[in-house]
Amino acid sequence: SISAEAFGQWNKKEDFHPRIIPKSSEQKAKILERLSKSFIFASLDNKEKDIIVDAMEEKTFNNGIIIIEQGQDGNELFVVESGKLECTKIFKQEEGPKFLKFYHSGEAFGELALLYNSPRAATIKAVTECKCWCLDRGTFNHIVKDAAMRKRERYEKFLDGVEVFKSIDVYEKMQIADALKCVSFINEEYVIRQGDWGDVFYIVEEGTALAKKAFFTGGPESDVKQYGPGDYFGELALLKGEPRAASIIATSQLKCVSLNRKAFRRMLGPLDEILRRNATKYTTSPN
Ligand code: 1OR
Repeated sequence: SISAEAFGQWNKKEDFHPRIIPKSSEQKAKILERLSKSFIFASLDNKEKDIIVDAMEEKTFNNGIIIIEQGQDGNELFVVESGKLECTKIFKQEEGPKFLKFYHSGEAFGELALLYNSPRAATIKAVTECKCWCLDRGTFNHIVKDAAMRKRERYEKFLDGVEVFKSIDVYEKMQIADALKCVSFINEEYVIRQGDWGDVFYIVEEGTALAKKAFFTGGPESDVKQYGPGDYFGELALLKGEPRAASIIATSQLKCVSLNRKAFRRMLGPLDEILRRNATKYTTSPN
């Protein structure tokens, strides 16, 4: 029931004694900046971010130190302040570790063990001297975990059905889920205006929309494309750094998820080629 749930929430908050590690205001500002780049913290409000900042502990690792070892238990999440780290994973014992990716400043790792109470899924090693901010499981559970899990569960199925994300692995899809924001429009509302500078990419979750384009300034607008659930738009301005090439207008109540330029850029690695290939279709078939 609602009251039991409310009591549960209240009870949880009562039990929680946030870890506070004293820091200079300079250090706090630095951590806040790092948090703003990391998707898993994206939907936190300022008060929640301050709690995270207080709980963070600075640790330095020498080149060659293994910070996380695949298969071990883990109780911390790390945000890179400086240096470079290497992530590897053993898929088959007989094949040895495979390189997955490097981590640089502003990126977070070690979230999976905390989100899913699972052993470490990969190994992370410092390949230069590194400074990291470490967040304890208790603070993570109380401030980040519930919201992040809800978001991941909510968008997992939806993202699976989005054609453009087909070739992206689950791990990256879940990071996209962390970064998504929900936006709604009423029928006939403009989502995008041709000629504006925009920095948001949209995927339709529910409803329909229409792209209209004027082929010369002040000229008449023609309908050029229709959108339904799973379709995306707004990527061209982000790929090309140009003004919006068409207007997008809701043709029903419209619900979209959006990624801002920063998140889009970070995701561009895996998506870039697909989006660019698809973008050539606009010029080869202008309806
Ligand atoms: P963790 O707590 O399991 C190891 O500790 C960390 O490596 C993990 O959290 C992630 O932060 C990070 N699969 C699993 N873990 C990964 C991956 C990954 N990449 C980074 N980590 N994949 C790589 C996708 C580019 C999927 C491989 C199939």
